Amino acid sequence: MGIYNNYIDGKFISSESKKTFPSINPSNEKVLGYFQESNKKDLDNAVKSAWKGYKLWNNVPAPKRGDILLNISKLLKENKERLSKILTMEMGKIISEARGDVQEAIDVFEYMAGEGRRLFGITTPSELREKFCMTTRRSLGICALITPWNFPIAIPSWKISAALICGNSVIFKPSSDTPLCAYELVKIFDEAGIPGGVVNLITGKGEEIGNEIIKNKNISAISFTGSREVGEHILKNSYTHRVGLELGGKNPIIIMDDANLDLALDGVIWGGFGTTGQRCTAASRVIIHKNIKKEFEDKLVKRTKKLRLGDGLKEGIDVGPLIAERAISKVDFYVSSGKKEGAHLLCGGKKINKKGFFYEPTIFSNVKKEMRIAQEEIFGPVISLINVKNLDEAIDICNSVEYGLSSSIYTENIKNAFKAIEKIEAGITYVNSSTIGSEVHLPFGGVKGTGNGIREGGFLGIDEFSEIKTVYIDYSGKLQKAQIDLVRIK
Ligand code: UN1
Repeated sequence: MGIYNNYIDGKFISSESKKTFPSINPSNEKVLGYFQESNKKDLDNAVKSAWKGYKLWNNVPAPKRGDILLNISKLLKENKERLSKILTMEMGKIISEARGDVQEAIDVFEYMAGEGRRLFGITTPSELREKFCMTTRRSLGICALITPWNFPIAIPSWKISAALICGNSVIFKPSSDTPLCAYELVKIFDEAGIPGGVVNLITGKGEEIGNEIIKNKNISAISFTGSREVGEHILKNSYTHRVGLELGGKNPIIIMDDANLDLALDGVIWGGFGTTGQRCTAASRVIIHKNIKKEFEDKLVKRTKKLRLGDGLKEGIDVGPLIAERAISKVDFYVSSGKKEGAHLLCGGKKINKKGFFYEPTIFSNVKKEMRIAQEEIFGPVISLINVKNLDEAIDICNSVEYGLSSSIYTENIKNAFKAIEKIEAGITYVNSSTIGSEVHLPFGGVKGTGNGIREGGFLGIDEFSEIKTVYIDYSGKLQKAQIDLVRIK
């Protein structure tokens, strides 16, 4: 079984701790490899290396940085099938979805490569004559990126591509559930010509290495995607104030009585059970107009019972395993909580008794908005169905949770669609499509407890990793005082 190293200063090296941890295939519980259990010393080395990398990289013209990002995109494309298989083996999502995960990385590196020739600032007129006003972007320094296991290639790529194009260096701390994907990604960076020190990979426990990251005074920015508890801990305790957070979701789909029900059905199955419900954008609440409740529930249960669970590498599988045993316990906890609070279990509700962390796709009906299954993020294959009499009530229910990432409405009525767009408290609203499926050239992020206002991806993605400088150039040759020297028209 292979032992995989950290990547510091352009070299693959082992941890000072001399300890490793395994990464496990959630479909069969077999060990895929052993990874470095890094400690403070490793982080200090990574910071030293990242500082050296920063000095070099920040001096490379942005379009040239873009050339290397484009190389990364090309290499990812060449390695797409190989990486997708590794991703399925390590994270569990079915192979077609794993290909999507890798494709998202290919796309975002290509997009951010182009950003090297934009990185726009603004110019705007001055209130005084012979004075010029503009903004430019500056890099931040060393960015620590702490990334989740559910999109183990795509999410690190959103963050790394944006951090790099802005001229920063990176310390990449991936989830301990998917270190192999991280390692393979970094190997591609190395091959693509990223200079030593610019990207550094350290694997290890969040409680240890993550806590060292947040205390470190040389790290200028932290970007984290993961659970709300950890996000709040980082926000409260980190030395740098520049923290970007993408936390959970409790994403609703509204289905109106004028909706195309078959289309909505596809959207609910995909949003609720795609990636085994392990997406921040998963559709975990389905808010159904009472007139179509019975018809929709029947169709949904019939379709759900046909879903095939299994190893995502095999043909014909619809739903892969959960990430780990702890995820089974969490889903089980919410299933019992739903039953106790009086929701009606329509199907599923059990783990599968075989090797691997498989759980039946589960649906509860007659869910009330205050129940825990309607309020808290489960991150598993559980859908809560809630009935409403009209759109206003549906929107109230959408907004009754602490999260606000994604949302969706199925309706053939344009008035309903626009009302939902206006009133739903969320960073993303889809019309006649599920809660998942963001594209890399558009901003991704949420409101309320989902984060702290940042957006990743797209043209706003670079804001997280750059600082704006405002520049005034006075070429009048005299002292001109803004707000005091009022320019006379004649
Ligand atoms: C996540 O849910 O954690 O829109 C990220 C989507 C993907 C990204 C999801 N493009 O579902």
